[in-house]
Amino acid sequence: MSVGDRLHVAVVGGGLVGALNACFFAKRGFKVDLYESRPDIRLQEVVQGRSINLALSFRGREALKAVGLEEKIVQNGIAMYARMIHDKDGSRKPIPYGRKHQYIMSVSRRLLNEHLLTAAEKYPNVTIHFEHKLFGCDFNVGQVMFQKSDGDTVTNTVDLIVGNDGAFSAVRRQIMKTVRFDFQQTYIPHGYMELCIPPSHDQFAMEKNYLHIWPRNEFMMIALPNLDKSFTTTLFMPFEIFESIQTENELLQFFQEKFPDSIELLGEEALKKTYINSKPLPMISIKCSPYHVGDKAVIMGDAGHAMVPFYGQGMNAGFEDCLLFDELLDKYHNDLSKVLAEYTRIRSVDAKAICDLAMYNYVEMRESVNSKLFLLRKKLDNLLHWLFPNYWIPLYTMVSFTRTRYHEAIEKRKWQDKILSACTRVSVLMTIVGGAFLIRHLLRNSTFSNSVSTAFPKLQIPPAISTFFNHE
Ligand code: FAD
Ligand code: EGU
Repeated sequence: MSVGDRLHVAVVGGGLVGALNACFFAKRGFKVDLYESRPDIRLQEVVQGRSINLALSFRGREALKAVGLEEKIVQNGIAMYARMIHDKDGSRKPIPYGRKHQYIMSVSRRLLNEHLLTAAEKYPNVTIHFEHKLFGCDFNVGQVMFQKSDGDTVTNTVDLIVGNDGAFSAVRRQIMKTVRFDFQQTYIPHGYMELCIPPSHDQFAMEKNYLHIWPRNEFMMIALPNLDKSFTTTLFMPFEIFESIQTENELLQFFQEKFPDSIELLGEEALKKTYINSKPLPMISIKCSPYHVGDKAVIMGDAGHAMVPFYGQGMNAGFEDCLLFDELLDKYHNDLSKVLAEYTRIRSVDAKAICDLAMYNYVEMRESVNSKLFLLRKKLDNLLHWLFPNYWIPLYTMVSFTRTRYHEAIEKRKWQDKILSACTRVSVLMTIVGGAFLIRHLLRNSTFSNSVSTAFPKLQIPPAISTFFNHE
C-alpha cells in the first residue's frame, strides 16, 4: 500500500473509459499508470476502429462534468434535438427528444479520446504507456504484466488494477480464471458498416441538428452529423444479406428498394466503393459478474458490459461507471475492499438492465418498426408525457436525459406497458362493441325505417386507433 490515501492505480486500456478514469483517479491524487496496447492516436494520421461518431447524452456528460471536461467536449459536438425519420418515399419527419434543453450530442470518438488522453496527461501524477499490452495479472499482490511492441515485457505492482480494456478485455479473462465468475456473450445476426454522406456545396447535405434514421424492419440506417459537415451513416443489416449483396448492381438495386433517398446523398460511386472495400463488423453483447476481485481489481466500461448499440448508451454507461466509482470512493473514504464490493453490487444490476434494454430495442426495431410505426410510437410516448409530465416519462427520456438507475427505468416501463396493454384491451373492446353497433345500425337502416336508428347515437371508431395500440 502506498503512503496514506495516495493509492497507486494501473488503468488498463486508454480508450474512452480508461482515459476518463485516469482523470478521475488523478483528480483525487492517486498515482496513475495508464496502459494502452495501441500507439498514441494523437500521433496517427488515420485511426482504424469502430464508429467514427457517437451520441453523448446526460450520463456521459455528468461524468465529464465531474472532471471539468464537459465544456470542452460539448464545444466540439453537434446538438441533436430530434430524430429525423426518413420514409421510403423520401419524406422526412422530425420527432423531438423533448423540450429545448433535451438534446443529445454527436461527438467524434477520436476527438473525444484525444481530449481525454491530453487531460489525463496534464496531471503530474499520471503516466501514459502506449504500446503496452496486458497479458497477465496476479491479483494476490496486484501485479500487472505487459508486452511492449518491441517484444519486451514489463511488470508493475499496484494497489488497484482497473480493467477498461473493452469488450474483449484481457483483465476480465484473468479474473475469470481466478474467482467464481458468471459470463455470457451473444453475437447478434446483424453487422454494421459505416458509410459517409459528404457535405454538399460546403454545407450539410441534410438537416444538421438531427439523428437521422431510416427504420426498415430488419434493415436500418442511422446518420450522425460531424464537425466537417459530413454525416457518418451506419448501415445495420443481417450478415446474410451483406453476403448476398456482392455486385455493384445488386447493391444499387438494394438501396433503390430500401433507402432510395440516400443514394444521392451518399453518392453512387462512393457508396459502391466503400461497400466493396469494407467488411461488415460484428456486434456483441456481454454480461458478467462480479466486476471485482477482493480489493485488488475491477472492470468497467465495455469490459464489464458490452452492449449492442441500439440505445446509444455503451459509452454513456461506461462513463457513468467511472462517476459511480468516484462517488463510492468518496462515500467509503477510499477503502477499496468496501468500494469494489459495493460497485459490483450496485452496477451489475444496472449494467445488465441497459444490456437488456439495448437488446430488446434491437429485437423490436428488427421485428416491427417501419418508419410509420416508429413515428406513431414516439408520438404516443410524447403525447402521454405531455399529458402527464410528472407521471409518464418515456423510457428513452429516463435513459438519455436522467441518471435514473437503468434497472429502475425498466421497472417504471413495465408499469407503463401495463397501461398501454390495458389501452389495447380497451381499444379492442371498443372496436368490437363499436363494430356491433355499426352492424346493428346498418342492418336497421337497411331493413327498418330510419326513425329507429336515431335512438342510438353513431359510434365511430377511427380505424387508426386499433392499429395504434396493437403493437404495445
Ligand atoms: P474501448 O473503446 O473498446 O477501449 C478499450 C481500449 O483498451 C482500446 O483502446 C484498446 O486498444 C485497449 N486494449 C484492449 N486490450 C488491451 C490490452 N490487453 N492491454 C492494453 N490495452 C488494451 N456508445 C454511446 O454511448 N453512444 C453511441 O452513439 C454509440 N454508438 C455506437 C455505435 C457502434 C456501431 C458501436 C459498435 C458502439 C457504439 N457505442 C456507443 C458504444 C461505445 O463505442 C463503447 O461502449 C465504448 O467505446 C466503450 O469504451 P471502452 O473504453 O470501455 O472500450
Ligand atoms: C445506434 C447506432 C433511435 C448511434 C434507438 C432512437 C444508435 C446511435 C433510439 C449508433 C433509434 C434507436 C436513442 C437515443 C440513440 C431514438 C434512443 C442509437 C444513437 C430508443 C453511431 N438511441 N442511438 N432510442 O430514440 O433512446 O432516437 O451508431 F434508431 S440516441 Cl435504434 Cl436518445
